[in-house]
Amino acid sequence: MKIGKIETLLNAEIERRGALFAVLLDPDTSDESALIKAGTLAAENGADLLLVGGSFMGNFNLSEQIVALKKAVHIPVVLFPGGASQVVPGFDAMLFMTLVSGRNPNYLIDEQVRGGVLVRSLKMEAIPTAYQLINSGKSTAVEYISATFPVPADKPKLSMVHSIAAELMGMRYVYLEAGSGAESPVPLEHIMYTRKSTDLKIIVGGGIRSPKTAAERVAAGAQIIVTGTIWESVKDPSLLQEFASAIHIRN
Ligand code: 1GP
Repeated sequence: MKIGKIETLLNAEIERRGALFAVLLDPDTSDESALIKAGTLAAENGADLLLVGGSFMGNFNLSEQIVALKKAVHIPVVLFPGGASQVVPGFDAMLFMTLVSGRNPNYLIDEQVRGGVLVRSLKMEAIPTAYQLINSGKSTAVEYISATFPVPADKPKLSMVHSIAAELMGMRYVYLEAGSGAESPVPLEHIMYTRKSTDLKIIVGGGIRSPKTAAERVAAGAQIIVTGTIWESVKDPSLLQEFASAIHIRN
């Protein structure tokens, strides 16, 4: 599958800046103005892209909200779906994900078959992405919902072999995920092993609460850092800017 416009842009920006700063917005909101406010605040203070998605969703207005959000910001708005039911019009692109660290066929092929046909009929750009859950100390929502075991935190070679398989299967991005609100972020070794053994673009998220934690992950090889939970309680433009400058190793 050809590389689309948004993936080309992200790859070029990764090349230019070293790594990118992504802010994850909760899609499950009835408050459109809160979604737009959070997205605008992030975009104006250094975020390079917005991700929207979660493990589950009961929001029938997401599509309209995304159209409104896109009018307000000039950075890519990318769907990060928890399943096929979240594929709705309006996004610039989506992470077309396979939960490769698990052994649940529902997240290895079923959701992809259901969602794929929607993606094609919407002509939505899809970025083929391997999704790996890494154990973060306590059980996370995505672990519970997906009914899969995460990769043990002290077994970085295990995530590496999944990344290698994903690359050989044609995926271009890998998302190393500790889980939303994770106690501990993805350990550095997991990032380093995937960096050493593949050319996949590496997204890292889950439990990243400080610019220092983000910078360490960039130094280990992460190319997109995702933060979500922290912005539910902190609405501080200067902290967003600190994250952005810790992540952008080149200007
Ligand atoms: C969750 O990786 C993302 O899927 C972001 O995690 O909410 O812990 O920042 P946080």
